[in-house]
Amino acid sequence: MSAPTPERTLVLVKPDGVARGLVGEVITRLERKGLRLVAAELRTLTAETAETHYAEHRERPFFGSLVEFITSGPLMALVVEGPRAIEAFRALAGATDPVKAGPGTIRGDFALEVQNNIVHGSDSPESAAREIGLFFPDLG
Ligand code: IDP
Repeated sequence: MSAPTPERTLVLVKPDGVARGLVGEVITRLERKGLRLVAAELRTLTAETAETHYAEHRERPFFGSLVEFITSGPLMALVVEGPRAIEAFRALAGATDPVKAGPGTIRGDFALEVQNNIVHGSDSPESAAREIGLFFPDLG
């Protein structure tokens, strides 16, 4: 059997997760799953980078609040690799609304509010390529 094709995804431990000391917890969970860290950087986003990252939500009523939240302090940006990494990390993260996210998922275990939901994970190969390019242009 041939080895599965590795895939990359962008994971963010959002400012709420960093402030609550959950960076290690998130990394532990994704590493235990078998995903591998390719890049990591603690940084505070500018409004411009945040607006580009969340451009698909520009017309949503929560957009301004989301940009304010995601720029409110340092976040941990990670590039993570593994077979079906995009789907695998989104399963670890759980549903967008932490109250609906199952127990055992990151959002299900650690959050209550839809905006402040600890982590981001790219939702498609196209988004992953765009987001990795935005955060880590050198990775190409
Ligand atoms: P995802 O992060 O699970 O992919 P998206 O629908 O792409 O979910 O939303 C991006 C982010 O925007 C969410 O993770 C959350 O932080 C925020 N968000 C989504 N829906 C709402 C909402 O109804 N109110 C406030 N914030 C929201």
